[in-house]
Amino acid sequence: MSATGTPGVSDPSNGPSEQEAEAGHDPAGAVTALRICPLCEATCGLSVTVSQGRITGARGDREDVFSQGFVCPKGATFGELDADPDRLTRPLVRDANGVLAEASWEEAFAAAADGLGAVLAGGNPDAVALYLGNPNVHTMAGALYPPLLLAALRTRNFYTASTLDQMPKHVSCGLLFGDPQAIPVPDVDRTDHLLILGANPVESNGSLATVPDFPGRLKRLRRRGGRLTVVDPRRTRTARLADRHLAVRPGSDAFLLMAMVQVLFDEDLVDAGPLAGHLSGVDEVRALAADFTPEAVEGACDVAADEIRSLAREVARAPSAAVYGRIGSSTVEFGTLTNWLVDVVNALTGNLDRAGGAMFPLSATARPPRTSGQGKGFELGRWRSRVSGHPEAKSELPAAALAEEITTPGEGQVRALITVAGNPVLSAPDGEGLEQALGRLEFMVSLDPYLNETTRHAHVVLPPARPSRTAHFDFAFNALPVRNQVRYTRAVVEPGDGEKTESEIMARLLLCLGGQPGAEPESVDAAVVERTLRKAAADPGSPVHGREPALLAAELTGRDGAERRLDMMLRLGPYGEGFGARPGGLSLEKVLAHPHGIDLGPLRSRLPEVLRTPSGTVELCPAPLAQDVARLREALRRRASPESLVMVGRRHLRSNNSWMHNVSSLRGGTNRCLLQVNPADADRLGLEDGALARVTGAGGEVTVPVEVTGAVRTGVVSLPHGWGHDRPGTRMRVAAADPGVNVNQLLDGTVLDPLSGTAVLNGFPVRVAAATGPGPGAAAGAGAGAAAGTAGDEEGARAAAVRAPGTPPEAGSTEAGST
Ligand SMILES: Nc1nc2c(c(=O)[nH]1)N[C@H]1C(S)=C(S)[C@@H](COP(=O)(O)OP(=O)(O)OC[C@H]3O[C@@H](n4cnc5c(=O)[nH]c(N)nc54)[C@H](O)[C@@H]3O)O[C@H]1N2
Ligand SMILES: Nc1nc2c(c(=O)[nH]1)N[C@H]1C(S)=C(S)[C@@H](COP(=O)(O)OP(=O)(O)OC[C@H]3O[C@@H](n4cnc5c(=O)[nH]c(N)nc54)[C@H](O)[C@@H]3O)O[C@H]1N2
Ligand code: SF4
Ligand SMILES: [Mo]
Repeated sequence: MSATGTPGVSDPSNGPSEQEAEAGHDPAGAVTALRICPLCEATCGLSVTVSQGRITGARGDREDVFSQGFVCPKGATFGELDADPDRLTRPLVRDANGVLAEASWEEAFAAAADGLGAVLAGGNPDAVALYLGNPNVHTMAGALYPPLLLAALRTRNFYTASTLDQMPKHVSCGLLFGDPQAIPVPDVDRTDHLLILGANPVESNGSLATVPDFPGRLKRLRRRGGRLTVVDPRRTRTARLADRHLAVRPGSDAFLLMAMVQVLFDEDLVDAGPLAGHLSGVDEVRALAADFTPEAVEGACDVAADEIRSLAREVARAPSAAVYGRIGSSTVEFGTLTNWLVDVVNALTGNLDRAGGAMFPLSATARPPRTSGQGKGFELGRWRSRVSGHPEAKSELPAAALAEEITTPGEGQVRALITVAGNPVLSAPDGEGLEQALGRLEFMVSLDPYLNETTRHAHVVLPPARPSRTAHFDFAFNALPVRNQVRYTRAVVEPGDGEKTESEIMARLLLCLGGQPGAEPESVDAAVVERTLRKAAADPGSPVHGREPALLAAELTGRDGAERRLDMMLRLGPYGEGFGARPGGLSLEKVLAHPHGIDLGPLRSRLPEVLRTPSGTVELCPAPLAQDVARLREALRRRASPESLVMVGRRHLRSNNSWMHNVSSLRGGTNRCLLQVNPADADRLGLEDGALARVTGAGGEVTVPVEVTGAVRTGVVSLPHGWGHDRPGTRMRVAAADPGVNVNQLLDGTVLDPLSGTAVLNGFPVRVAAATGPGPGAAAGAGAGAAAGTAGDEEGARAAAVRAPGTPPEAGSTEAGST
């Protein structure tokens, strides 16, 4: 029996016995249900067993059209995570004594309406900031409601984890293709050569590329004779699968790629193929790259000139090739340039938009394709941050600048904050500085299931129902798959009394902001449906052109407002049934009838219709990027001293940013917060395996145990992020028992990729010395000692700026949040 085809299992007030939960076998009466895994971007289909309202087991759904049974350790512990006793089940509201105490939903929404209302009454919408964290893109609600929240707030203080992550990709794609959401993904299943820079999909399961069983697909690539090149300062599990591993100096991929571009032109290897007719700016790129010869860059990136030449030739001569970069190419000094160059190489070698290259997926809820490629284009820096004058990107300001916007007095100062699914105290630079800032807010509300390092500062915490009690549709990741497909799973257990889904909480928060706290949450969805259908009916290109919006709305099916919106988006989407205009097309009903999903075929060439540039071409050499090359050229003259060390991150398969350290079965083994140091550096510094090291950066200091390993190259040390669970007032008991240290405390938040506002989290300088002080337990507290203060009293630069236009969502609007 599947959850999608049947009503959910009802929720009894008592959970299963501990024995049942631990036994792992299906007790009598257990049922199985399907649930798409929300824990990473691979979006695997899970088959879960449910007994007495609890998930008692999870495995890969072999019939899932997309993931075909793949599951990783995180997916397999979905039940344990879902049932975590530390998860909040009721809202928390700060009482008169300043203590966070359980409250009813009515009390919590009333407190939110009062707190936000008081700040908004000051008349400056910028006084309320919104921060969206990573799991926001993994919920259905996260696509449907935050754009409405942003439109209602009309604040310029909009922050997401994107500026700790993939904003450079949005900016480079925005400039190249005219649409920051037009992100090509590597056609892993058909490529002859995959060149990966700064990604470790064997541990991360892939990102900005939705690829269930990425490791298996890499092995199959090698087996069919394809090449895999991995560029990474660490010999990662992905690098170990490769036939070429280049241990690049962190932060220098832009040099390496520039030199590849130089070789392509110099050796006459440029051949854009059918793409040539859609390409402009090629000669300008040739001129920009001319002086970045392999010999000129080899010292800067520590990759021999010969290696760079042969890599460029191989990529150019392969029948097909795809260049793909992620975190290590993004959260770096030249993040936007690097992300741009990834697609420049794809384009110049004819691999952009062709099978086996880098292709644009087409999601079932995308706006229907057009034929022309012309549009308004993408503009950066339409306004600037108040204090440091950072340009906006995609209406966002840098997460690293949130603290100073809270602490710096003046018109537009942030006085209230809404966080959704975010933990910037651990994820963003200088958590201590941010914590001090959060402590000064007049009001803070957090939509989050945990009381953690960030949410402990809130005045109101609104916990969403467990994932098992929530329907799932991947609006964001269905736009990035290695193969087009659509799947939807309903809640496997109905939410119990007193539980609210994330959709309902967000809709109610919106109503609070609109001064109608008592209105029906579904009225929010009904208004979106009405607006979207009215627009569609007026659009001559729409299948519903000329029809009556109210009659169309009446055709929608779905149990709640969120489902009806999904139904509308599916019907209006590129594969949709068009409200009867295209019989056999997609609708909610049809997707529900296929509980293991519907395969929509391999990726297809989509140029020029994905383009929205003013010229209607791929604009290969946009002015902001061309200008930034001057900064790159300048950096080429720098020489690192042989003694210097830089920090890079790493991810562990059984972890996820800052919030999965509370599941005991995912902890331990190699999933630990250790400083990886190369044996040669360890010798030089007198560091021993297992002993403590003191690491110092611009923002502070941490003391952490050392792991001496050849997996990291010389001159580079590595710490995972998301640790540092030693704060009082949190409720993550398993995580707190072995807290680790917060690597981001080494940063002061001032070093950003200038075009995208993305924090430089990889390749930043640190000093490392043997520590003689207290052990790791005590060090965790002492470890963050030397945090620099925030730019509290700096006089703010008041850039006269244009207000963010409130953009109500419609079909295809899936922009909020970070991957
Ligand atoms: N040094 C360093 N720092 C990094 C990175 C790095 O590589 N190195 N990576 C960066 C990246 S890529 C990212 S995306 C950011 C992440 O930055 P954030 O998104 O700010 O941090 P997370 O740790 O993902 O926190 C997720 C929060 O969401 C909550 N949560 C979990 N599930 C749900 C849900 O269903 N609904 C709601 N409402 N909340 C939920 C969790 O309890 C937690 O509070 O970190 C960045 N920070
Ligand atoms: N298990 C697990 N899976 C996850 C997450 C997690 O925390 N744990 N987080 C999820 C999130 S939010 C994201 S965004 C994705 C990230 O997905 P990935 O980007 O695939 O994951 P990372 O492990 O951060 O890989 C970045 C790699 O870049 C390398 N690197 C660092 N600096 C440089 C550099 O300058 N140049 C080059 N070439 N390489 C460099 C690092 O050594 C590291 O191996 O993973 C997602 N999936
Ligand atoms: S790979 Fe990602 S989506 Fe698949 S089971 Fe693991 S965590 Fe879930
Ligand atoms: Mo991320």
